Parts: sequence; structure tokens; C-alpha cells
Amino acid sequence: MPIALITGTTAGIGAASAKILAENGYDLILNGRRNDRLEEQSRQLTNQYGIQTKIMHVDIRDHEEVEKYIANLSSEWNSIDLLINNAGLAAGLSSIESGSIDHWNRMIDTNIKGLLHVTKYVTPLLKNTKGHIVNIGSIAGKEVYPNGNVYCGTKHMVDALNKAMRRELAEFGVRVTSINPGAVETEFSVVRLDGNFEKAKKVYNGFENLVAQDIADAIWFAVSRPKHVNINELIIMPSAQPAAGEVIRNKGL
Ligand code: NDP
Ligand code: 8X3
Repeated sequence: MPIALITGTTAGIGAASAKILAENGYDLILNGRRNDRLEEQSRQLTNQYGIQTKIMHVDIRDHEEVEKYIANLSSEWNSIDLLINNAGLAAGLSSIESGSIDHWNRMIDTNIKGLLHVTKYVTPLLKNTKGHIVNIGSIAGKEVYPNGNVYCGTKHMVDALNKAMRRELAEFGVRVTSINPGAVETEFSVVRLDGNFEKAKKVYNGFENLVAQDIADAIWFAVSRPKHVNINELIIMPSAQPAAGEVIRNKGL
């Protein structure tokens, strides 16, 4: 069975990706900080799809923990075919002058440094299998919008790293893809708005947002192409979101 390591499987896009890969016979290394969710997810996927799962209860911001976890993988688990760099977040929505340093650090440490930590230690394993890296970027890595400043910056970095990885890894037969969504209703806005569920709900009012399954389907499309086909990048938007930060509401779209 092929093996995938997905970061951030306890919610949203990561959880939907874990499900679609399990349906397609992947054994999974499941990552996140909320261990109760990881344990429940592991049980469910194993029972429902008959796959093997392994929990990676590691905060990807901690490079020493990431290194230790990957180095200690047994021979049954270290033959990784697919890495999905999904874990990430937006924190806050404000101008630079009124931005929170704590929010900035969380985004930079997770979206950029966390992704680098996991990629650094998993890449040698992917070279052995001629595997695939899927980086979850964002429309915020292609465009910017007012008050999105640092989040957009981190996702522009993911876009650059995605291109850099492809250039470094093509000669080893490792494919590299980025998937760049617009508004997907997950826990994303609740996290961004510091747990304010009411305000988070309003982000998706008056139009049909994407759901995590839409993105998981796109990931599976990229992953399931034949080996000679590399999907470099996909941008996937709600039909009612023609650009970053611009949504057409209350028109039945
Ligand atoms: P969710 O908040 O629903 O899920 C985020 C996941 O990341 C959770 O499983 C969370 O798990 C995990 N995570 C966060 N920080 C860490 C960490 N330090 N270490 C390990 N895991 C971590 O958001 P989405 O599913 O929407 O987001 C997934 C990715 O998609 C992100 O990179 C996001 O930027 C990107 N994206 C989202 C869009 C959207 O509109 N929703 C659009 C474009 C891109 P836990 O809390 O248990 O650690
Ligand atoms: C999340 C999408 O448009 O909120 O990356 O930045 S957006």
C-alpha cells in the first residue's frame, strides 16, 4: 500500500484529504496538535477503509520534534510516497499598523517554517520512492487583499517554495504540485477570528463557498495522474469569488 503523510488532518481540508486517500487505499500518517481528534480519526479510517494509520502528534513549528518523529519512523512507515503540506492558518485580519505580533509569528512559524521543517525531513524519503509533494497554498499566495498582508505574504512564500521544490526535485522523479483555493468553509475563519463563531459564519453568508471535499477532489486528481504528468498548480475558487477578497453576495451564486 502507498503511504501518505498529511499535515493538519484534524479538521477541514486535511481531514477531507485523509478520507479520499483512505478510500483509495493509502496508509496514512495523520498529523495535528489535537490528539483526541487524531485518535478518533485514526480509529474511524482504520475501521471504515481497512487501512493502516499512524499518529504524528507533533506541532510542526517545532523542528526538533519533526526531525525526531521522521527519524524514528520504522521501516514499515518510512517509505513515504506522498506528502501533503496542508497544516496552516490565518490569524487576524487587520492593517499592518494595527496587526498583532503574536498573530504574525503564528502564521510565519506555521505556514512557512512548519512547512519547511516537514519538507526538509521527509524529502529524502520521497526521493527513495519517487514520490509526490502537494503544497496547499491559497489564492492569497497569488493575489493580496487589504488586511490580509502577512497571511498573503506567507502564502506567497509557499508559492515560491513550491516552485523551488519542483526545480530541485524533478531530477529525482519527485513530483511537486500546489493547490491554491479561495474561500473554503472549514475551521479556517474561526481560527482567523480568534474563535468568534458568529463572525466566522458571516464570512460565508450570501454565496456558495467551497467545501473541503472540493479541494480533496482536486488533490486526488493531481495525485492520481500518471507518473509522467505533473500538475504544477491549480487555483480553485468559488464561482462567486472572482478574486481574492472579492465576493459577490446575495445574488444566488
Ligand atoms: P482548518 O483550521 O480547518 O484546519 C487546519 C489544520 O491545520 C488543522 O488540522 C490544525 O490542527 C492544523 N494545524 C494548524 N497548526 C498546526 C501546527 N502548528 N502543527 C500541526 N498542525 C497544525 O483550516 P483549513 O482546512 O481551511 O486549512 C488547511 C490549509 O488550507 C491551510 O494551509 C490554509 O491556509 C489553506 N487554505 C484554506 C482556505 C480556506 O478558505 N479555508 C483557502 C486557501 C487555503 P490542530 O489544530 O489539531 O493542530
Ligand atoms: C484562504 C482564502 O481568500 O481567505 O487562504 O485568503 S482567503
